[in-house]
Amino acid sequence: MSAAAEKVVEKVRDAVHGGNEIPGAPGTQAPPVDEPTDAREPLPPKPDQRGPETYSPTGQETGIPQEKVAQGGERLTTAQGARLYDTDHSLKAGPRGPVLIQDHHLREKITHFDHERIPERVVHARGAAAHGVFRGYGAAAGITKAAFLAEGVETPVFVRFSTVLGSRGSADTVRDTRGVATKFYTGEGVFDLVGNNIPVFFIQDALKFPDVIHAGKPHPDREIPQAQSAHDTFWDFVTLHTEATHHTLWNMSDRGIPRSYRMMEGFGVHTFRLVNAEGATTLVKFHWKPKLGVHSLVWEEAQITAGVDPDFHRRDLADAIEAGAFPQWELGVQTFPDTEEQMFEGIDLLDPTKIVPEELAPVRPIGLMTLNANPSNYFAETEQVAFHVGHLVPGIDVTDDPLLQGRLFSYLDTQISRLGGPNFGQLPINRTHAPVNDMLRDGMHQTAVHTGVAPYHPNSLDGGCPFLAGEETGAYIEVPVEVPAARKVRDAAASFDDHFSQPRLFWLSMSPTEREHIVAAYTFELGKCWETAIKERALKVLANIDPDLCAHVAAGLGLPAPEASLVPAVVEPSPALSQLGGDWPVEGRTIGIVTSGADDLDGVREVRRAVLDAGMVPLVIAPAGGVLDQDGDPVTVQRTFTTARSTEFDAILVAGAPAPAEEAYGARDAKADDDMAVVTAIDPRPLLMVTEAYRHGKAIGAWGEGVGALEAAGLPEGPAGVVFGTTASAVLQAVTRLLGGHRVWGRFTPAL
Ligand code: HDD
Repeated sequence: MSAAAEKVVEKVRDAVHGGNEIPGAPGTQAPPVDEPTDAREPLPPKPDQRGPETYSPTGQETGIPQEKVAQGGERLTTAQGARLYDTDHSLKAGPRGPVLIQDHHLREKITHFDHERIPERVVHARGAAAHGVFRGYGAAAGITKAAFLAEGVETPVFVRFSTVLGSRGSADTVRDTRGVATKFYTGEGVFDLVGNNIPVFFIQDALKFPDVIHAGKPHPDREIPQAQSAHDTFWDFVTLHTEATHHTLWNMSDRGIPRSYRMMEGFGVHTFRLVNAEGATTLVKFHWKPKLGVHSLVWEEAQITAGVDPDFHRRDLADAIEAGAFPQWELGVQTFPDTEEQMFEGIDLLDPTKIVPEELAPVRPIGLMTLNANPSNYFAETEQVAFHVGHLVPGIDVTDDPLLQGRLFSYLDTQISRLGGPNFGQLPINRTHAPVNDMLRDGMHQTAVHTGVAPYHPNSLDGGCPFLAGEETGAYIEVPVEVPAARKVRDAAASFDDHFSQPRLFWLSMSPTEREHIVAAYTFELGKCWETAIKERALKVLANIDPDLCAHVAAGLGLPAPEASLVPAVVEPSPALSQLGGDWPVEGRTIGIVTSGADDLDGVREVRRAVLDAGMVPLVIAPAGGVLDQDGDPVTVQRTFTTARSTEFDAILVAGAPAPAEEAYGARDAKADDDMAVVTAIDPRPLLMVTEAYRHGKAIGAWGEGVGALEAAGLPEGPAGVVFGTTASAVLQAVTRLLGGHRVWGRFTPAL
């Protein structure tokens, strides 16, 4: 290196590391000028280094924690604290006169209201969140120095779950990918793990992200369909960019319609690089494994729920937490040696459209997350939380995955328009729990009152503070990986061209029932496309995954099945990808108990108690609301035949169901009455409930009068998962056993 070049390198090194402050860093030299090295006197902490303030910036103690200032006192005031005597009438010239412009309260109230909305997220707009705690097992201590992963360390977390395509007000149960974004408030700074419930992504390069999202969002002319991928532009994109085939196949599988946020896996998707205290590195993929297992809705259930309860997942999460059924996930890692080529068993670790099957690299649990508190305010917390894949802590670093690299730019950028400026990190939900001592100043919505005169480094005026940290003092130091010499190109590695071997692996790993669901999903979504050319192109893509899949979808679309254009890859199925099989905890499951109100109330009480004792949620369904009270021991009714729909329940127990009430249907002519009597002996609403539940593979049980009701519904004992018993508790026991498998899978007879 020439002397001039050496000088430049030295200057850069000094600027980055602040002279010799990284002990042992090669070639570090004393700074060229006489910089202060010790604080003359400790500076007081700046206001943005603490949690929400309890005093006003003038130093006046208010005694009220800042976050509680809104509605914290007894009297209504203006934003400036002046007490108000009326908030319903504008100030007018007489009771019937014109409104006076001097009415500050009117202007302040309306102006604030006019600005209550902020732009929704450009993707993942619809979400629900919860607070919780993460406890490290210490199992990752050998591969990362991240302090929050050490044994027994507890770290507060905030998790936001979301759908990708829909607007803020869209339905929860649409077919879509789900976001799983976790903010760890560690002692070393915030770590955000911003993942999805699907371990691969649509595209391999962030440059295509606006394109895939434009294709998935509603059509720009009519702005329809909302929160759907079943339309031309989506299928046009994913069939022209066949790298999307793998992710799309997961979307069309049951993973696209989760039963609950509590029953989803989460994936960091990209490969990350961990570094331990000795500087040794390991490549990893992060996984969240739900304690309740991974479960899904069936498609008809998802569609009905989108209409009858669009907030289904949001409600489910909040209700479970409020009831004390705290959802839990284990964080796990798949580990791979950090080799130069960054491949594992022939799989490119930098390609975000590829998984590494768990059979090849097992997921090792490294900690447990428990969500135990609902947000107090949706806007302040769930809406304003700002995640960023670049929020990292020492011990965790990124890789050169081109999708991840683009994300590192996007997440910071988007918050500036969404949250109105660069100070979103000061919002209570985004504040780190580590001390902050930055040199960022001013900007929109600055809430810190910085002291000191020298927000630059080095300085000699603010006692030299802030000083830089080094390795020993907890600095975040990027792993100094070698970047091989290369030409600048707009290109990708040849391994990125393999778009079909892993979709085939996924398809072959599915059980027959899951395959049938996939066929039905493709047939539905492509059936919603207008352009035949898009359907035909989609069939060509499916033929390259599997001819059987292609043939079944083609039959459903009424189109000829094309031949595959590629030789099918020889792949080993991964049983870990199937959701079927297994026996899971039933905590938090919802059991509907149907009663006519006149039948075995003792049994209803008994079964209600037993459901609660098993950690599940009993909901009593009766013809009308209120309290059932035949003998002084009341039973509260949570749902009526009008408000209940089968989709809300994981299983249904029937104590009895009455004949239809005359008044429920209004006046009918005699002929209609006769017809009704012939069709059914019981009220058609519980009848619909049990037949629908049956179709959706749910366990159904009955005792006493309920047996007759089920028989009237055409569900005599015998078909899989229909249980009759003499006592309520015996029936519940049998139904609970079935619930452990999520659904009565034997009821489905797949043709595949
Ligand atoms: Fe993204 C939000 C997950 C690729 C750009 N993304 C967002 C959220 C999740 C993900 C869960 C919601 C966070 C929240 O709840 O606030 N995104 C992913 C995953 C990806 C991914 C798992 C691929 C592996 N994203 C991706 C790319 C880009 C973005 C390639 C851009 C180049 N994502 C954004 C964004 C969002 C976002 C525009 C919208 C709101 C936000 O960031 O805060 O910046």
